[in-house]
Amino acid sequence: AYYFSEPSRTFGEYLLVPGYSSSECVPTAVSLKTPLVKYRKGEEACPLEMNIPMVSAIMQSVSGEKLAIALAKQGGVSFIYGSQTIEQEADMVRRVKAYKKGFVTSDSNLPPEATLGDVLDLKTRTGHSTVAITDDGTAHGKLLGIVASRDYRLSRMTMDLKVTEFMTPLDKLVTAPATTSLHDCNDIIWDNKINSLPLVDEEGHLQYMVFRKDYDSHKENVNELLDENKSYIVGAGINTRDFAERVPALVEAGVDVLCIDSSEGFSEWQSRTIAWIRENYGDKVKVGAGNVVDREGFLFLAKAGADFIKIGIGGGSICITRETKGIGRGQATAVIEVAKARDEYYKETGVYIPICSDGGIVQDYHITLALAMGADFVMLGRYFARFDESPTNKLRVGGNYVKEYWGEGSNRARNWQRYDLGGAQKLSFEEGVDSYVPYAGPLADGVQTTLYKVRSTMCNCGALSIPELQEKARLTVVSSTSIVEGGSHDVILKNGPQNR
Ligand code: MZP
Repeated sequence: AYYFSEPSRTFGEYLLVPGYSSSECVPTAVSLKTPLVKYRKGEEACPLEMNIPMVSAIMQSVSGEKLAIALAKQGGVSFIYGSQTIEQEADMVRRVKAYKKGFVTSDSNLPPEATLGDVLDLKTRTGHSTVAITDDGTAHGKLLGIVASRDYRLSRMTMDLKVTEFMTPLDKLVTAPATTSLHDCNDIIWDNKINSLPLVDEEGHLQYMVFRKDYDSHKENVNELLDENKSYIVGAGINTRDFAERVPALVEAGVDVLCIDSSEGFSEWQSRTIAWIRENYGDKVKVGAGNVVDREGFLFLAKAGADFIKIGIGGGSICITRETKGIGRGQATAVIEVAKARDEYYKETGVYIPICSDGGIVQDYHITLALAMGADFVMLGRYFARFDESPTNKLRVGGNYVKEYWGEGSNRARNWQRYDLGGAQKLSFEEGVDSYVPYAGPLADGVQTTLYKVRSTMCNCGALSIPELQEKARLTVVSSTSIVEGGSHDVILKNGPQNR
């Protein structure tokens, strides 16, 4: 037998040591953009990117269509679970793709579920009705167009007042392309008819829209935006058994990216699945593979043609694989080793294959650690299962609200294809549990708080982007005594530990 010289470690055993932060290094300036699929050195942009480094787990109790839309609105991607019939999964994908991106204006009464086809009268603080349409449905997205109610007229006086307030001089008004960012504060000519100016606050949040006096919008203009492809990005899980039927159905439904869902991906079954996709679709259909925990596993899937590679065996919160089968590896060690292999592979071949740390994220800071160790994004199950939008029941247990969360290897999910090694077509023994997780409210609030923490920590390390974090991060293993020191200690807590 071969013995690894070092013990395998997990996130809770590491801390980031702060580096120098300049005054420009503020959380709102941090970009969390990250590649989802592989690209070649020198290519202008990665074919598929995310605005935040978070994807949701390929699980019945996590990634349904509602969660997929809510997460896409925040800039992440869900992988719709594959442990359902091909038709059901394709229908979920179809419904996410049919959902059109929303309008947004930060001081309006915009209902969160508004879609692009709606023409709504929105009362802004100025008393006028305006809507900004952004590419991700949030005030941080790129401005695509502006819609105002028919009777909208803004007096010159009001315009001057607002312009003074936000220090945006009118003589700066210029024509901006459709991709102008809200931060740019430019005039927009949309459809050659509309001149308008978004006014943003210091953090880039949209505050007011200013329109020319002769502005008049028409319902037709709104509908014109619907020709364009403004649907959300969505992924879907596939298995190594029925891919010849499942993949075409998902592609036809409009899926953007696939992922082979397997508890252990260093196998001939995965290379066969990828080969079939390449034979039938070339590079057009993007497919991630995994899970692996070492260099050899990564190189095998990289050579097999995977578009991204997932890391993690046995670290999931509902997973009992290590207990039942005795296989796995500490998640931090696995990420560090695979990231090193990814970087070497990039140097040798010029192909950058994003890697995803899957499972075992318990604290928000574990996300920052995973990114610092080299992950391009993380996949989370327990984290997302807690939100309103996950597909499971919300219950009251022992006076607290909880949501149900079960593993794909539990008897409840019976996802035998995820564990299949060519044996009997059934789940022979359980590798996952059925559980509750504390209810955590709407996804948008939770994700924004988590990412604020990630951005703050990145600033502590002097990093404004994920690649910069990976370059600058300094990590230390901590002793069990210093882990105790890291929590509140030697005090009598007034309100219990919930405010951490
Ligand atoms: P976590 O975010 O809840 O810690 O882990 C989620 C991950 O656990 C999933 O993305 C998947 O890789 C893995 N998983 C899902 N079901 C099981 C199981 O039943 C499992 N054992 O390990």
